[in-house]
Amino acid sequence: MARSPSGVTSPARRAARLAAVLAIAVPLLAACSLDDLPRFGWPRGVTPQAEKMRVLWSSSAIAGLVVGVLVWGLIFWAVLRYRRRAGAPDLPPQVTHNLPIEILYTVIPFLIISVLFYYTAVDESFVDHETGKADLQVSVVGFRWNWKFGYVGERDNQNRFIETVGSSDQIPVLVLPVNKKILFTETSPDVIHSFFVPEFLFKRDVIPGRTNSFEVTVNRTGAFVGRCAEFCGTYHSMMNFEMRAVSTSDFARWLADRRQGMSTPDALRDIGQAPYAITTHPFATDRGNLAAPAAGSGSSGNGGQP
Ligand SMILES: [Cu+2]
Repeated sequence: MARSPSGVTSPARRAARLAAVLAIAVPLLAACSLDDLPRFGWPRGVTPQAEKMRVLWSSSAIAGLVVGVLVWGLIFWAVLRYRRRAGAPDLPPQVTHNLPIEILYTVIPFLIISVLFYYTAVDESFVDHETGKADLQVSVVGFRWNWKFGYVGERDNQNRFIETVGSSDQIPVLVLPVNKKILFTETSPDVIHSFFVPEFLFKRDVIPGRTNSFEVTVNRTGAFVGRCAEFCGTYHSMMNFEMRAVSTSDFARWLADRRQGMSTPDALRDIGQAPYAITTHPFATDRGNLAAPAAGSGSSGNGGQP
């Protein structure tokens, strides 16, 4: 079965080889565009920056799988091909110092790392790039344990800063326009937090004593949950916010309403949006509520929610 007496590869072996190649190639070829590549758990991004990182992630994971399949294949091939056969001596012929092979397995990983490093560096500078010509600047203050978002340079009719602050009973909704360059500047008055919108496929630390920044363009309307991604104390896990991306005209109207002194929920209502967060909800911060459910009230506790 393995090899015909003449040393020619048997049809069965050729078929097995072809099947192995097809098993790798077909799923890859079936994904005819970059958008169709498997996401391996990553959410669909809503910024060009996210899309760039997603393609890097998908292609690196696929490259890793191809290398993995090759290595596993070689391992199993060696195990089977060079297994001990009946009547064989205890030890096979011993060899050492195969210089070509040693050079090969030094050079190949170096090449792989160079390619990964190159694309990572290119994409990282794309993601970190700030044009200096943002259409909107949003100041982000992460504090224990909530968020404050300010629209830089904007004040209402009573000369107050236009900002949205979260509280223990209201999730802060960060209203943003789509298709505009938005510069975020982040600061913290207490400990390190991290601004994270999963659909940005990106998070950036919010650090006391310094200002971090990044720029993105949101290209899809919708409500997206945002979280603190740096453990910052007791209520870290409850430090959620919502990003509400709306059309540019809706945003202009929302901002005009805010300039007239309207609250964030009222101005959202005015543009036909849900006034409060719909992707997350305030958590009960009263630890007295966290008692276990009484016997017979069902097996699943509700985390102290009313
Ligand atoms: Cu935090």
